Amino acid sequence: MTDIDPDAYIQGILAGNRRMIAKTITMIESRLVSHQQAAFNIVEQLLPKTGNSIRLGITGIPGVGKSTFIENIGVFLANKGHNVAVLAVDPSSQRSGGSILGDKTRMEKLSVHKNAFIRPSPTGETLGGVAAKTREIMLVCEAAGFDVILVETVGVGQSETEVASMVDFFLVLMIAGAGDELQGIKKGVLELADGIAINKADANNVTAVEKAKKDLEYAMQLIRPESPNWSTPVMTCSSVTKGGTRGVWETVMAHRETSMQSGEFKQRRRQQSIKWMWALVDDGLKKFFRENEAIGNQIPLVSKQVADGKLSPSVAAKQLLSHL
Ligand SMILES: Nc1nc2c(ncn2[C@@H]2O[C@H](COP(=O)(O)OP(=O)(O)OP(=O)(O)O)[C@@H](O)[C@H]2O)c(=O)[nH]1
Ligand SMILES: [Mg+2]
Repeated sequence: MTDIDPDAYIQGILAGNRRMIAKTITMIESRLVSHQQAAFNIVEQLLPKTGNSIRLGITGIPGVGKSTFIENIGVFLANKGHNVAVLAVDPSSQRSGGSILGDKTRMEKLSVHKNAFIRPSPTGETLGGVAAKTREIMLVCEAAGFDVILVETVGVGQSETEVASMVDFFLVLMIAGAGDELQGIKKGVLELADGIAINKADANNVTAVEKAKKDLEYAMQLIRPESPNWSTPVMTCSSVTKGGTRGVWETVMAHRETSMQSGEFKQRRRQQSIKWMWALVDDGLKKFFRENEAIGNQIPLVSKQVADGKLSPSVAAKQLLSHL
């Protein structure tokens, strides 16, 4: 990939060529600066052809049924003629060997569907890095004609915030009786939700799900809605009976319609782009800072002085920053 002809990639991607899509994504994920730069160049030129998809983020604690849900809704949409790309943000995948989407058996039908494309989480040192790569991959998929992008993220840590800030609709999957704290009420995940679906509403679980739905509806009243035009609905669904999938999708479409009419759709995407730019600036600054030789030389000594209480953290920070 030393001699990369961007035009060949761009034409290939625009024509929906899977091999070109995959090769570009590999460059985005590469640690080689030359590959990353080539990929950025390609994505930059693809930009006018991006943005036309429905971006849906899905989160929930491990085992809630995210992958099975994505298989279910993905097949439903692909059968309707949508082109569906499934991406993931899983900062733990490097260590765990890839939990999210690693298990393709959960997406048995979707993974072989001609209208679907499934890509596991990129790896990276930081969550920010992983999320940034997923954003670029999303743009490539959009340019390639995928009109529905599903982004799965595991509901632990900060990855929900990252995914919420790259999608149009953020869906939180829950299960009945798992304990509210566990599922993120206290972590503020529900504040990010555009919709909540209580999953596994099947067999002898139905009564518990109905109770959980009532509890959650009550809890959601205490959270101030972000938009005056939308209050986060609590839905129920099951990947076993396949009940609720259509309802979830209709809710996503209703939200889209409402937010487009109010102008919030455009506004949200604009804010997301600005936020993304600043996240990249922050990352770049930190990298630049750490790689600066004069600063790097001082860090061990200054850190020791701070740890020993000989230098205050604020004076130390000022001292280090003065080298910029
Ligand atoms: N009864 C029932 N079981 C379900 C449903 N959806 C998923 N499951 C089961 O729940 C288990 C976990 O499902 P996954 O789809 O792997 O869950 P996940 O949220 O993707 O899990 P991680 O990727 O590990 O975070 C599997 O055994 C599924 O078969 C459902 O609607 N009803
Ligand atoms: Mg999964």
